Amino acid sequence: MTAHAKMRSAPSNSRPTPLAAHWLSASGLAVALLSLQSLAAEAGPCLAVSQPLLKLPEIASKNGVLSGTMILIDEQRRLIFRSPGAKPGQPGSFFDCQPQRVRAFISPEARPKVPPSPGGIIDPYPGPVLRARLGDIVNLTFVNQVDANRFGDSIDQGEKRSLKPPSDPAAGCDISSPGDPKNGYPLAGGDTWPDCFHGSSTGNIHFHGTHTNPNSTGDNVLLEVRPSPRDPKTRKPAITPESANKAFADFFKACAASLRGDVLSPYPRNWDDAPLGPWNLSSNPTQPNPNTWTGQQALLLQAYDSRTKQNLWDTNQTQIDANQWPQYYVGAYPYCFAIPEYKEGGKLIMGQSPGTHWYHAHKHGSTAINVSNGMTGVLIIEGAYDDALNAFYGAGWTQTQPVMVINQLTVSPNLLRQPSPQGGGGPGTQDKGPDFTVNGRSQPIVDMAPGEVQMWRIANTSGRSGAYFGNIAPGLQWRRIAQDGVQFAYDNYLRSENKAFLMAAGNRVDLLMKAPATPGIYPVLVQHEVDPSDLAGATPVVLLQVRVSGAAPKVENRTRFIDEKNFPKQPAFLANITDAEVTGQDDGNGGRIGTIANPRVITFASTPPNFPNPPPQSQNYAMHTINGQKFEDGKDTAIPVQLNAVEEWKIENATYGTAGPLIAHPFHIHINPFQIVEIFDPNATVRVPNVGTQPKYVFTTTNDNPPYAQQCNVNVTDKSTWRDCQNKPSDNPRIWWDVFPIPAGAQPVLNGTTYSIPGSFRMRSRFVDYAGQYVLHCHILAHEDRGMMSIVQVTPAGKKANPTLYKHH
Ligand SMILES: [Cu+2]
Repeated sequence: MTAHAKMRSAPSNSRPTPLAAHWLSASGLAVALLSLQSLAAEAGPCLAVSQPLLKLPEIASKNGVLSGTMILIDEQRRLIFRSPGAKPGQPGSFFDCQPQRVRAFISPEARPKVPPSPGGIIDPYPGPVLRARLGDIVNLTFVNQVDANRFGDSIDQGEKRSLKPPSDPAAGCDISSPGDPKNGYPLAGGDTWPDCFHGSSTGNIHFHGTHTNPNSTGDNVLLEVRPSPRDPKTRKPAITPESANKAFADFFKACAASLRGDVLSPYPRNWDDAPLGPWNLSSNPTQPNPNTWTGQQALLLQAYDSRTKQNLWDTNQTQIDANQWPQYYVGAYPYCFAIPEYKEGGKLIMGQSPGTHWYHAHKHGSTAINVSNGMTGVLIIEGAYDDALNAFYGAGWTQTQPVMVINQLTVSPNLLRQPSPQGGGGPGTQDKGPDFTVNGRSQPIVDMAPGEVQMWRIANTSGRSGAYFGNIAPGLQWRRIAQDGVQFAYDNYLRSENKAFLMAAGNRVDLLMKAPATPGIYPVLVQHEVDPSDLAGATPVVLLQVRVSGAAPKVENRTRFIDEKNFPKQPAFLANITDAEVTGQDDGNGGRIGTIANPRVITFASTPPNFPNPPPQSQNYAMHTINGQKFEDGKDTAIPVQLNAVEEWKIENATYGTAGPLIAHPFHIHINPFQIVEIFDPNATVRVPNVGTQPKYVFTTTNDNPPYAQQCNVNVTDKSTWRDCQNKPSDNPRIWWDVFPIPAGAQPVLNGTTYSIPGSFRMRSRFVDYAGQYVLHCHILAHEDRGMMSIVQVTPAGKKANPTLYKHH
């Protein structure tokens, strides 16, 4: 095998020539790429870096409905691999390309189509851009046509679980070393069912950033859709986009009508609701009705169970009996929900924020592999925000601006690679994952006119690494205009000029980027970051390249950052969450539900192998927990919240750098964004004038004053001092987030005693408009898959919470 990452010649014209990425040296012998699924495939040349940024296929809403088909397929795409053990941007490393079978979202309706590369090769690209507007209804047909058999022994073991003895801790888990199980995943890593990688051919879609119905056909990530059955002879899937769209047509009409009548309509509530139901026969209620879609699903699930010795139907039956929406499906699923527009005096307390949101695969056990295969895409929700920008920059301007999907594409998460002698992860375990691609391309080119301002809608859809935009590029100027799909107040926009920022896994940024006046190539550099401590050793890598050429824009405003007068106004529901709001509302029973004085504490923790965890979960291997629990059957204790409560939470990170790496787990919660009111990073440093860099927190056993005014004293025996003493209350508008990294903890040793001081932030959120069961989790998706996820259960006042009946498969 030889490496073929040679640079091709740059586009031949008089324009400036893209960078030669000299650190991607093509010299040297290729090392065996042990992590690859298939060594039989021939290594091939990579698509040259410096391709134009790929224009993504798009589905746009029409007449208030975002309608389309999302097919989950598997196909060979040419992925880029860095040599095992090499770090992002490491000098002397090189990459190679090889066709790999990946799972991907495609849509037959999306335009323009992605042209194949020379030789008919498919290079990777994300799912279609979904473009909707506030007030629209989403009607998406999801069809799962993955061929589970294509993923062999190593990737999708779920259906084979019953073939193994129940005592086998690996039963049902993905296997990286079938011939020698003791030396591969999951045994060497110590993972056990169900908190291991598994079930990668099961699909669903999470609409990340949406404020909508988390139940039934809404943003429901507890759904699991198995692939369509296939004809035994032709291998053709029985459930097709055509058959699914036909089956859902009446339902989509009924659902849209229901949501137009009541934006908070819970329809469909259960499998009895027509036209999808009723699922059973009135003459014989235990028998599925073969003439309804839910009845057909019951029959498909029963057939599936008898073939695979699974108990999916039993779980559905239990959930149906409890009057809940069941979780398992076969072949297809109809997503229908509102993108709720806030109206003064209307029913909604909050409404959706217009901005750059995204969607991705979210099946517990396979989120990491599916997202890293490329099952991600952008969901743009337009509103008055876009109207204001277009009034300044020109009609339709926002719809012409670049959409950038960052991902770390791979077919094998860390732990599925060859094991290290110590057990657990394979080569490259601590390298923060594969190099970033943008729209499936390495270091693509964005063309800009001299002095032009563009709006870049960037989503970091990586399942692992943050992209730290530090010193982006000399000559370029930028301002952030929205974070996580929520527009900035003017002050924050102004303050962000040319300032460094981190896009953790899951974050989005709308960036106004201004090109220099001088033609040339300006690389945009980022560093891979899972924890701020990584930055010291993280070589900046080229994320993309700005090519400035041609004439300056004719529209003069297109060379300017939008000014205060024209800046999009934030809707009222984005005002700061005040102390008064979290001080406490009446709980209806003579008590208060306020949390300001007593924030709810949610603790994330990664513990290395041999770390004694709180009983009863003593483990001899690494594990990832929330409040000491993994997300698994019988342990999925829901976090209860009353509907429309406004709460303050303290999100802690009890992960320490003592035996493993420091990890700032990116906290993500569905359905409602939040505001940060304090960050406590016990590993932080401060600049002290005339002294230099000092630790911000001085650990003592007393309540002394620290040596310098910039520092805080932390009494390791007094939890009330475990905070940022410099944090001043402020009325400045705060930024809204839906993913925020929790600072890792510190373990100072004082007088021979080790103290564990978790990092933390305090956040406030309005749990408004939508009740139901949804999740919070770490957005390092391998952590989520292995247990770092929890159910949040929002229940209206005076109502009893539904039991959590979620099962793992
Ligand atoms: Cu994590």
